[in-house]
Amino acid sequence: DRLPALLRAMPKAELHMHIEGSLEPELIFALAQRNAVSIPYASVEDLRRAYAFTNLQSFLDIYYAGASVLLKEQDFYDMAWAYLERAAADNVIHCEMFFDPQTHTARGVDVKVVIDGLHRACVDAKAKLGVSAALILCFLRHLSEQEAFETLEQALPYRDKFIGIGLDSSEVGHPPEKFAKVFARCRELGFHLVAHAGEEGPPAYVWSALDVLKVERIDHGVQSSKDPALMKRLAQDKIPLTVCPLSNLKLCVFPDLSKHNLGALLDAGLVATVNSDDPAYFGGYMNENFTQTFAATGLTSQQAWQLAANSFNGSFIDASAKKAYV
Ligand code: ES4
Ligand code: ZN
Repeated sequence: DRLPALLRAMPKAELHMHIEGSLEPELIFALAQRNAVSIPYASVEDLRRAYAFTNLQSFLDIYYAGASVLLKEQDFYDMAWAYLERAAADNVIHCEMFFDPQTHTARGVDVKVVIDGLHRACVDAKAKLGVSAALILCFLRHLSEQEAFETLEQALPYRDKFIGIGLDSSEVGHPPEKFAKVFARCRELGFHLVAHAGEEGPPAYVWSALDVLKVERIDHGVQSSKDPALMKRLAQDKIPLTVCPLSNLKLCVFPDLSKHNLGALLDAGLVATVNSDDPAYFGGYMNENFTQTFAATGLTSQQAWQLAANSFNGSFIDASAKKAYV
C-alpha cells in the first residue's frame, strides 16, 4: 500500500496549529530550568502521563500550565523553530500559526517579546527551511471582549508581523457574537479573520462566526454536519474548515478515528483540510494526522490530493502564488 508514502511525501499547508501546543515536554522542562520557573510535574514522563484528556477544558488546563515556562524572546523563537523544523520534515511548505498573547501578557510578558520571537523564527524558516510561515493572533474567548480590545491595542505596533485574527480557548458558553465589536474593528484594520467554531459547540456558533464575525475560515467546524442548511452554506461559499482529526480523537469529539466525519465533509463538497492543532499534546504532527486518519477511515488517494489542494486554496497566501501549488 503506497498511500501512506503519498500522504507523507505530498507538499501540504498547515492552517490550524497553536504554536504553544507544539511545546514538547522535553522543551517545557528545558525552558523551566533555563528560566527558573517551577512546574507542578516531577519529570517529562510525569507530565506526559497527565495528557489523558476527556474534553477541551481538561486539555486547556494543562496547555496553559505548559506555556508558563515561556518568558524571553528566545523562548518563543526556540519553540517556533522546533515546530517549523518538524513541520518541514512532514513536507509542510506553508504554515499559518496561531498564538495566544493573553496567555503570556497575563504573566507579565510583553506582547513585543512574544511576537518578535515567533516572527524571527518565521523569517528563518523561509531562509533556512524553505517553509513560508505566518502568524495569526488569537483572542481567548473565555476572557472578555474588553480584554480582547486591549490585546489588539498592545499588538498593533507590530501589525506587520501577523496576518490575521482568530478566536480560541473554551468554546461552549462563549459564542462568537461575544466578540462582534472587536472582530468588526479587526476587519476594518484589514486582517484576515478566522474563529474556532463547532469543535464542541453547536452549529449555531458556526453560523454566528460566519454571519456576525464574518470569518473567512472555520477552525474545526466538524459539528456542522448536524445542520444540512449550514453544510450547504459552507459548500456554496467555499468556506474552508480546518479539521484536526487527532485533536478530535484525543478530546473525545469522536469516539474513534473510524467515526470521524472528514470523509462526509469532503463528500458534501466542503473545502476541508487536515491539521495538527496542538501536536505535542495530541500525539502527532501533520503526517501522523494524515496517515492515521486515512488508515482508520479508508479515504482514497484522490481525497489525499483534494486535501492537499484544499490546504493551499484555503490558505492566506496570495492568489497568484496559490496557482503554483494547486
Ligand atoms: C485549542 Cl483544540 C483547541 N480548541 C480551542 N482552543 C485551543 N487552544 C489551543 N488548542
Ligand atoms: Zn485549535
